[in-house]
Parts: sequence; structure tokens; C-alpha cells
Amino acid sequence: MYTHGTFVAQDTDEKSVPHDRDDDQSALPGQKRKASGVLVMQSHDDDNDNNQHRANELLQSLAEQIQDALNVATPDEAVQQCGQAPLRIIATHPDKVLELAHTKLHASPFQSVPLHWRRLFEEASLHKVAKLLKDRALRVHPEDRAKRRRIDNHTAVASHSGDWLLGIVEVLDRGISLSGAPGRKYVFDGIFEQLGEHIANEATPDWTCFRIIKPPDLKSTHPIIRKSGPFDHETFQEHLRIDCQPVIITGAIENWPARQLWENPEYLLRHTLGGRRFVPVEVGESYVSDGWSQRMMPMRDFVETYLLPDDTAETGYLAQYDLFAQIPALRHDVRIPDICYSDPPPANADALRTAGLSTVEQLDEPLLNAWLGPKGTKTPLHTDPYHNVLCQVVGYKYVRLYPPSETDRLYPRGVDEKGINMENTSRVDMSRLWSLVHDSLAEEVDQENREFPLFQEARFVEAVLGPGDSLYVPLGWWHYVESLTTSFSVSFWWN
Ligand SMILES: O=C(O)CCC(=O)C(=O)O
Repeated sequence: MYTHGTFVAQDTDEKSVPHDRDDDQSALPGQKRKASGVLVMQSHDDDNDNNQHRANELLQSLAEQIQDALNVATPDEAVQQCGQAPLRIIATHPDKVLELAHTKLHASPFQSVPLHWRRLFEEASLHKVAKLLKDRALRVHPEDRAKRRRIDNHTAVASHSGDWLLGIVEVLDRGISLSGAPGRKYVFDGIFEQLGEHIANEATPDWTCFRIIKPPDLKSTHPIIRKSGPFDHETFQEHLRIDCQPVIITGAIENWPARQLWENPEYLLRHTLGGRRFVPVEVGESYVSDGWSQRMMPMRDFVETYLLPDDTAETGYLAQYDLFAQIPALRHDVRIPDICYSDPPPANADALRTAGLSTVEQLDEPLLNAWLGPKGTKTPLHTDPYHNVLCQVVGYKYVRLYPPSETDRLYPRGVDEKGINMENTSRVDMSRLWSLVHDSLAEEVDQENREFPLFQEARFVEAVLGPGDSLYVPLGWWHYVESLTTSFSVSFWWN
């Protein structure tokens, strides 16, 4: 949903999560333990055994690798345009430079932030991590106690957090997500890969698969048509030629490794450094409701707080986020559907009114987004300036689609009080309307109908997506999506 998509440089309500969880690494009740790995890195400084030396070597080697990489200029050298002052202090005072770059990143919408400020944030993040690693290597070096004591007073992450690694991961992930890692993504990926290998044997919680209970079948008079896969390029091209309607293709993603692997939250931990990778989470009812915010939090906290409990006070949704760019291992679990390489007919006059269409660039490859959340996530009725195939990997979702010809009956919003163009989102709050109807609040329902008199007349189609279903949403079609269970979907946008 196009409106979610600006998270990258908008950490407005970003919160650092207290790093107190792994202090002793003792397994929680019901959690299993495996052979030691990271446990050694997190053991007390006096444990002077071989493993600790190995850990120390890794820290030093990572710090050196980062340093070596930073000494190699990137082809564009854009960062030079930030002036000499920040570059002179970047190695010694990366925090100061991060602060400056952060201000610049937030001075305009992400798309118009000059590349050199993004590069500066990226460089400063890596300098900071190199410094933290060196400091940490000294802390765990048993022979250098005097130095260690001195550093104890100055190393914010290592001394404040039980899990020092979490502090390093936070700097790296903020570096990637706020800057987009335009110059040195390979350095970030390399660090994560080596840290991942080092903690490969770490104890993980003994979680079982997400608890998914199949909802009752939807009896609808306006169902979205279903066709069974495989749905190759030619068959889909024919579908587009005939009427270019929404369609659910069943069974087309059965060959994705994700279909088996993503049901288990433990798998997600394994590919996120034991759940330490920071991911953006939308907290609140939906992106148009009061009190809604976006936060960066470790994957493990997200899973434990929002995905595993049967009921939570608030909803957390990892929504419209390219998790696959951040965590390439998960990218291997999905395949780009063939239909994304089809050639849709030219947009008709109604679809051409889709908000944002005139400014989107031609894509070389489809845009991937992950949508991971508990039961009850709601994506308000909106349009996107792309063709879309929404693939349901885990769990169930209710979807309702309105054609572009119904736009005037859906009451698009305008520019909001912060100056953000919300034309792609309907003013009708469908989930509120349904709960008013459900609670038989006739007066409130009447009031909604008076405010949006044409809404009830708008034509729509609807369905429940289940595991293995892929929904094609044609360009300009409005869609409302609500999860009926814990759910993990991947959307592919193309044009
Ligand atoms: O799954 C959702 O919550 C929304 C998906 C969506 O809006 C999209 O794929 O464009």
C-alpha cells in the first residue's frame, strides 16, 4: 500500500528497544539449548578459553574488514559533497556525523534526499560499528583489563546492554534502512553473514508453528474468480487480453520453499541473527488511525509481542517492507511469479486516475514487499500505481476489491494536515463501519451512510485468501485487506 512505503527515512517514532533480554542467555522455560556459540561471546570477561579468543578474533577481524572497506572509495564519491568537516571527524566521532546526516535525511521526503547525505549516514554507521567492535574486542580481551575498565565508562552499547551484539545490529540495520545503503550494502551483508555463522549454534526458543485456524468459507455473491495454477505467462496474457479482472490463482506458489519454512517463527529467528535484526513495525489499528506509529524493533521482540500471543492490546504489522533486501536469505525462499513479466493492456481512463501513477518510474524488476502480522491487521481501502500479485504464504486474509470505475463512490482523501497526499486512500473506514453494523449501532451507521451516501452502491468483489493463493490486483483497483489469522504474504508490484 503505497502510503506505508515511506518508512525508510521516516523513523519519526523510532524507539530503541532496551537491550536487556539476553543478559544471561539462560534458556527461558520451555526453550531448548544447543551447543555454545554466541554464549561464549556473551560470557563473563574472566572466561579465558579458546572460544573467547575466537570471538575476540572475529570482532577484531570484522572491525578491520570494515576499516579496509571504508578505505576504498566508492565509484560515485558522492560523500565528498558533504564537505570536509564531517569527513574529518567521521572515524573518531561517528555519532556526531550520524546526527548531522540524520537531520539532512529528514529534511525532505526520502526520494528527494541528495545521495551524498544518504552515503554519509551509511559511512558513519559503518565507522560507528567498527569502533564498537574494537571497543568490544578490548573488553573481552582478558589481558588488557586496565584498558577495558577505561572503555567500560565510555562504551554506550556494550555497557548499557546485556546483549552487546544487539547494539551493533541496531546501528547496522538503522544504517541500512535510513540510508538505503546506496554504496556499501555488500559490507553490511558480509558482516551479518559472519556474525550469523558465529552464532549458528546459539540456543533458540522452542517455538512451534504459528497457530492458524482456518476461517469459515466466505459465502459471497461477488466472489473473486479462482483459477488453478500453474498459470504461465501466456495463459495470464490471455486473461489480461479478455477482461483484465482480478483473479486468484491457486497452487502457483507451492514450489516456494517459503510455503513450508515460514510457518515456523523459529525459522525467522534463525535468519535474523537469533531475532536481533531490527525491522520496521507499524503499531496501531491502521495507517489512518489515531495513535498509529512506526518503530524499529528486533524481529524477536516483534514475534514475541505481536505474533505469538493469541490476543494483544495493540496490533503490530511489518507491512509493505522489502524484508528481502534487508535479509537476502529470505529472498531465496520466494520466486518472482511469471505473471509479473506479462504485458498488461494500456490503462483505461479510470485506471489512469490512480493516485501517484504519473510520477512512478518504469520498473526494471518487480518491487517485493513483505506483509507479516497477527490476526486483525487492517490495510485501509486504497490503490497503488502498479499491477500487483499478492501471494499468501502463511495464514488467511479477507480481501475486498473495487474497480477504478467506482472511485467517486469511494471518497478518496485529499492532502492531510501534514501535507501528505492521501488521494490513494478512501475516507470510508470499512472496518469501523462493519463493527458499527455488527454492534447494531443504527444511529452511527446512518451517520456514516449520510456522510458517504454512494459507498453502499459501489460494486466490489471479495474473497478469503488462503495459503498458496496468489491474487492479481489490476492497476488502479482499490483494495481493503484484513488478516483473519497470523499471516505472512508477499506482494510483487510491476508496471
Ligand atoms: O496485505 C495487506 O495488508 C495489504 C496488501 C496491499 O495493500 C498490497 O499488496 O498492495
